[in-house]
Amino acid sequence: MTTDQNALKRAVARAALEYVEEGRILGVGTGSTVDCFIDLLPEIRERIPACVSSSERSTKRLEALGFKVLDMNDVEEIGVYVDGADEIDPSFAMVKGGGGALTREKIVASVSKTFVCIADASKQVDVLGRFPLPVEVIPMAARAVKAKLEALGATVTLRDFVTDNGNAILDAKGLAIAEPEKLEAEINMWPGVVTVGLFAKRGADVLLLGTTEGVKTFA
Ligand code: ABF
Repeated sequence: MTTDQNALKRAVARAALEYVEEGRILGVGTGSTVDCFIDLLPEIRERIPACVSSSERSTKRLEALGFKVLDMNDVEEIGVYVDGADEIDPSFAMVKGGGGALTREKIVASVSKTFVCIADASKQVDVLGRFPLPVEVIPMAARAVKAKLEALGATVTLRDFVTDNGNAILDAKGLAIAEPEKLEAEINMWPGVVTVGLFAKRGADVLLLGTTEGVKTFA
């Protein structure tokens, strides 16, 4: 990650502070851009009664800064969910999961009113798929799901990683995902798939994009 990219991440993280709603539970994603966002939250601490987190990584960071992190089952509703992405297309569909937190990210996003995506310009693509598509699977199903992804034309690797949920992740390289919602629905149906890293059915509502000309807001 170049210093410039770091600066872009910090800029979009700061821009996201404006979307945090006074007195509402804040949904927090995962990744290096979200880390920048978390590190800025003490500046608006009084606005945030508690958070719901999408990973052990984010939970640790939030608690180290003194924020209360609640179990999602104890929360009525979440106002704003702030999270990064590996790729985002013009329809605000995303590839996510490079950080391995795709399942809990998708769960928290699914109950949040507004999904604010914070990303540097390198994440913006016309067609999803340049970034290897992560698929979280029950470990026993890795081989079977790998074969199905290969049948779609992907080159698939098993990530040397265990998710917060104790599962495995396959990374499928070489897919050109022109119809993300369709592919998301198809892969979701495969036995053993826990989550596919396509956020298309429920994409972002707002995109804060870090560019060399400053932060651009798309909604
Ligand atoms: C997270 O944001 C993951 O889904 C995705 O991999 C990550 C992008 O991370 P970074 O901000 O470090 O580029 O939500």
